[in-house]
Amino acid sequence: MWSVSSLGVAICALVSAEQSFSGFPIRFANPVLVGEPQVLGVAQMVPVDLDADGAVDIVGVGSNVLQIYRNRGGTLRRVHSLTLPPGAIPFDPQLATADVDSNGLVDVVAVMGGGIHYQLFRQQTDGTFLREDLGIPAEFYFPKVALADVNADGLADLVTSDPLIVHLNQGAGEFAAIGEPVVETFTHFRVGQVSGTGHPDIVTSASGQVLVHENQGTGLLALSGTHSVPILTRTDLADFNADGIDDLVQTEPVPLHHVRVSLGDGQGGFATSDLIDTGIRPERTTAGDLDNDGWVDVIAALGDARTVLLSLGGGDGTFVPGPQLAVPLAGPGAAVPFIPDVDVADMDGDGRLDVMVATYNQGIAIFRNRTGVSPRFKDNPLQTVR
Ligand SMILES: [Ca+2]
Ligand SMILES: [Ca+2]
Ligand SMILES: [Ca+2]
Ligand SMILES: [Ca+2]
Repeated sequence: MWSVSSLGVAICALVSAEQSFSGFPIRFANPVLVGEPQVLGVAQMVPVDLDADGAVDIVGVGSNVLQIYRNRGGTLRRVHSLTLPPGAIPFDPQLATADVDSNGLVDVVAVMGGGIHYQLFRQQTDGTFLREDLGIPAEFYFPKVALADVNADGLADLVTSDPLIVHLNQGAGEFAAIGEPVVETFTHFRVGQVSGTGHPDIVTSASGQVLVHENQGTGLLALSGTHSVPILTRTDLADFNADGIDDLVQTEPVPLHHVRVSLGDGQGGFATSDLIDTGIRPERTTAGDLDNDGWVDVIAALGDARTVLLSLGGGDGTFVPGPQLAVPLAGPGAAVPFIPDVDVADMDGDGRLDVMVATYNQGIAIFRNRTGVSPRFKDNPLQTVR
């Protein structure tokens, strides 16, 4: 059933064609656009099932706006848009999601709005969100945040910077800092399993190096490894060879134009296994098994904000760089490329990971994964209402 939308005609036209690639096993429908095309729109997004109904929703954050898109039967609808006074707005808003108060509803922590503090948005039973300023100042250009259970008590804890500090969840989404702050210059961090201890560790990255802060099991950190990298990179973690240890995937911008993949050895060390040539500046990466062959693939949003490079993993840390999805940008402001965000999730529940791109000023483009589906087979596309 088509959604009632002024976009209806445009959506019909878009989904009539696919983006398929000669010699490549993966295929995607032309995307649908979700959200208002606007300046200062969504700069980062997280696909997450907010209300445990089995359908993946989207949380988006811009410089001073938080947007919630609910997925109802494959239709994404923006149900919540919370705008803070702009004031000083961070260059690179960050967000993380988890149920911090154990009420079965996913909450959101974001760095946005005037004052550059970490904001907790607690999801209420009616699906709205209540904002609470956590009073933790954030670094202006590259604020960072993660939510992860660092001490195995079943509660999502908070990691912030700069400096790097772990805040333990006291049980109801109240947080208390532990340990000595890690004073170190870095531009990004990620939480993952890199030391093989079974506890989530923290990996920081800066120009020239990646540092591993091993979690002692209590959330207290100890520096356990360093890995040299050529230039400023943005780091993500994923397990590309299925050994239970997270590996690095990093963007290397001008002048290298690489996505670098390095396999973790479980001791805090990494060895480069592949360099994916992206041609133009890679901005953001994510990872997921696009073709359901059991090996995690790499998805990179490129700096022109118009293309997404898909590279299929071979299970050994090497990749076959492949097709580029074309992001539809049109209308006023479309010619101004901005750092896009990219993520994957099965938005329509067909068992295939779909790709989504936050284009910043043109809303979120969702590419439905059609890999393995006969082109003759017609079924309803993912539909949207603004
Ligand atoms: Ca909650
Ligand atoms: Ca691995
Ligand atoms: Ca794969
Ligand atoms: Ca899907």
